[in-house]
Amino acid sequence: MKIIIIGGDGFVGWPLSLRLSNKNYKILILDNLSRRKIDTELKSNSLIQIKDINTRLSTWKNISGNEILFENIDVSLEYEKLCKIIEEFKPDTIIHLGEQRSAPYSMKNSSTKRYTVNNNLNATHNILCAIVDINKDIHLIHLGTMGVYGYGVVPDTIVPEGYIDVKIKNKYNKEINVEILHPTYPGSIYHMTKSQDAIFFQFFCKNYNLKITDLHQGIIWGAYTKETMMHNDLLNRFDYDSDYGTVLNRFIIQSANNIPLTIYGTGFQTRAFINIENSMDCIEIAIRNAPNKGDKVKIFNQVTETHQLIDLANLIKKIIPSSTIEFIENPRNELVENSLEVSNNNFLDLGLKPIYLNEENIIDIYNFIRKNKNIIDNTKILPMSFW
Ligand code: USQ
Repeated sequence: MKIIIIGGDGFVGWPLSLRLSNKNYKILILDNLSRRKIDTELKSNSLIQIKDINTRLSTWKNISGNEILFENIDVSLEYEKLCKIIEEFKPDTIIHLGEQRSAPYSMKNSSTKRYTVNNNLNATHNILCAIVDINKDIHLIHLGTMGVYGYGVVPDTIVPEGYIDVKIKNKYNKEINVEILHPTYPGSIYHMTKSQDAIFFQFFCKNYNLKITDLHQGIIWGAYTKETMMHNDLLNRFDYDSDYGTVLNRFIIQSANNIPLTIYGTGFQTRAFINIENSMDCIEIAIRNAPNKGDKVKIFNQVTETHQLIDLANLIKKIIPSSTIEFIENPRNELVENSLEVSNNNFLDLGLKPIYLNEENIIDIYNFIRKNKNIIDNTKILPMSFW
């Protein structure tokens, strides 16, 4: 099976490319290396030094015998080139990870807002148009986010997988049952683009009978996968700065550097989480379970558990007793406290084996990143984006 991975040089895309290539899928990465350029723009760095894309690819070929192809292209801007590539490669599946994925970055200023909207929405729309123009049988898998649902917006409910049943009164005052997309409550421009993506998918699916899977993923934790550990040249990036670092990975690196764990606000926010290996497992499952033509968009919640942030910080403190906690005025406009329960039955029913957060896993990440702790730039820890 041939797969195009758009955004295959990024935090999810790179380990995914390795995983799928290792399973003998023929992989073509499309990427404009924008994540590396944003590092330069923000003067930030990944805690794990990553190799340039050509070194990554040649090392992978040497050790696995499998070739991953690569094209440097901005799919949000270069439509003709995108079409030519798809026509020539003839993929069965396109996995779309080619979006600016940081909420804080998307909220910095009007320039980063506009970049996020232009990049994310045009990328998604261009890919959909190309599939319509070239081959409507291509299965499109998109990495969305839990943030489209808001977090526990309707108390005491379990967030369903994409759709809800509502009753609408018709003009004769009779209630009609209707299934609709779950309303969106995005908390940042970034999350708003993913909400808009869902509407693109609904429209293109209905109008052109495309086969589309949208994965609403929670916050990833973890530093490596089996494949990225096969050689130093294959290591994945590990972000710790306040724009791109995500909460649990940040807490662990803060602990390793004797920096207080930065809880924003009360710490009573609850979020959904998934381990990075499980993220790969889910996407593999989605590849094998494409919707049929004419089906509605398949929506999976790509999460395995939910946690309150304060509990995560306390867990780390329990495991690494030298850790300290600092409550910082919340730089984000978000609920002070929320509960969150999420359905993930679609993936469980298809065989996902969840990797849950536990002491052993945290110590494992801690030991892995500790070796690099000296390169951390302490000026990148506190929030740099406010809304
Ligand atoms: N937070 C802290 N301290 C920190 C960093 C964050 O308390 O040092 C809090 C934030 O205020 C927020 C929560 O932790 O309440 C999560 O923040 P985050 O930066 O870990 O995650 P978020 O901005 O929501 O975005 C990340 C990824 C994004 C993905 C999303 C999944 O960057 O690409 O879509 O997680 S989800 O959050 O489920 O929508």
